[in-house]
Amino acid sequence: MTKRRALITGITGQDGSYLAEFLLSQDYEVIGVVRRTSTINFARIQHIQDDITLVSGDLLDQGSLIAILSEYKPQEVYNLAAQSFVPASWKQPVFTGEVTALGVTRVLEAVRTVDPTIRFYQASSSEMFGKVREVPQTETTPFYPRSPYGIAKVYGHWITINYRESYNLFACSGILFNHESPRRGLEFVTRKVTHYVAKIKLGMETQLPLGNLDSKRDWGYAGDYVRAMWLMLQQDKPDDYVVGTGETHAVRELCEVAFSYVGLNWEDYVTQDPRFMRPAEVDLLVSNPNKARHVLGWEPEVSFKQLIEMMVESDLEQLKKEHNL
Ligand code: NAP
Ligand code: F7E
Repeated sequence: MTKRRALITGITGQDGSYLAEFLLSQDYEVIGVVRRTSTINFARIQHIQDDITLVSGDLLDQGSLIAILSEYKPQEVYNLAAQSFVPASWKQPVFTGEVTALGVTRVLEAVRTVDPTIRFYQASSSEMFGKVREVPQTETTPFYPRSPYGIAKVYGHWITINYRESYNLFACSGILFNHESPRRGLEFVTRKVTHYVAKIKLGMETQLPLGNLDSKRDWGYAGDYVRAMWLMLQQDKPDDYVVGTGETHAVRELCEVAFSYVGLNWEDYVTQDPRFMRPAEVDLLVSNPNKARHVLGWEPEVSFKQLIEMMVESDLEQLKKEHNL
């Protein structure tokens, strides 16, 4: 039997690397779209590079997307590519809109023109709920985004639904709450904290400067969340799903768990630095993942504490290796 073929945009990112691993374990042929960079940034996919096919393309370049779909003919497309860092979206709002919003239309247009039977997944975000209208947030909670990133994601979400309704595409949108891992970028708060904790423990840093300690997030493990993406595309009907743990924790709790894992008191090291405050904050996010649980049979397997401890452990190991400790 011929293998199923899936294409991932954003394969070099956190989620792309876990999704590629997961699809390989399901016996898929995996094609990854990578944009041209002057320095190779394949660190997250190095270990599976021989098992996947990497092709050159960009969400800013419509022609490249059409050419890739025409040549590789995937049955499933996972659109994970985005400018995904919220603070950067205030510095580069137009660029963020081009990639994170219009980029979705470019991929959908390529699907529609090359092969409308392709099943499409869009990486939507809990940032769309922003100044939340309801607690917890479900698939029907109204959106109130608070950043150019959140606004771009609202566009991506609705264009996905519109292509489903206009052209009968099998297009799904996963509204994923924050998910983290040892492969998370160093600029996001969980990884920033676990990386600094490891450095402080090893005597390489003395302080951790942070922004808002009061904001609350529904943090889960990225490895669990990529399963939900795949499950959405295996259903009889395309639909949208909220994916999260249903629990919420403040940034200060994250600090408490991470520092206490290495026997330190977070209050001795964390400082508040206005440079990391945002022009408009999302104060509280917490999911109601009942639909994903009942329809997809999806459950998260890693708890908040396990996640943070796994990340501290991984940062300690990595730093020891790098510094021959
Ligand atoms: P990430 O680590 O920042 O990865 C983003 C990926 O997009 C990278 O592979 C990046 O490539 C690629 N990319 C950026 N601009 C591109 C362009 N113009 N053309 C082609 N590729 C481009 O993000 P992530 O955490 O894995 O998240 C995956 C997706 O889920 C994103 O859409 C994000 O917005 C969304 N999301 C994430 C979370 C979360 O908590 N992680 C929650 C909800 C939604 P380079 O390596 O070349 O930069
Ligand atoms: O911030 C606060 C910050 O940057 C979380 C992206 O994957 O998830 C992510 O967006 C919270 C915010 O993630 C620092 O103000 C305090 O309240 O880790 P973050 P995010 O903005 O929630 C959503 C679902 C996505 O879709 C996005 O792509 O932590 N915070 N001090 C800080 N945040 C950072 N980055 N750095 C600090 O020093």
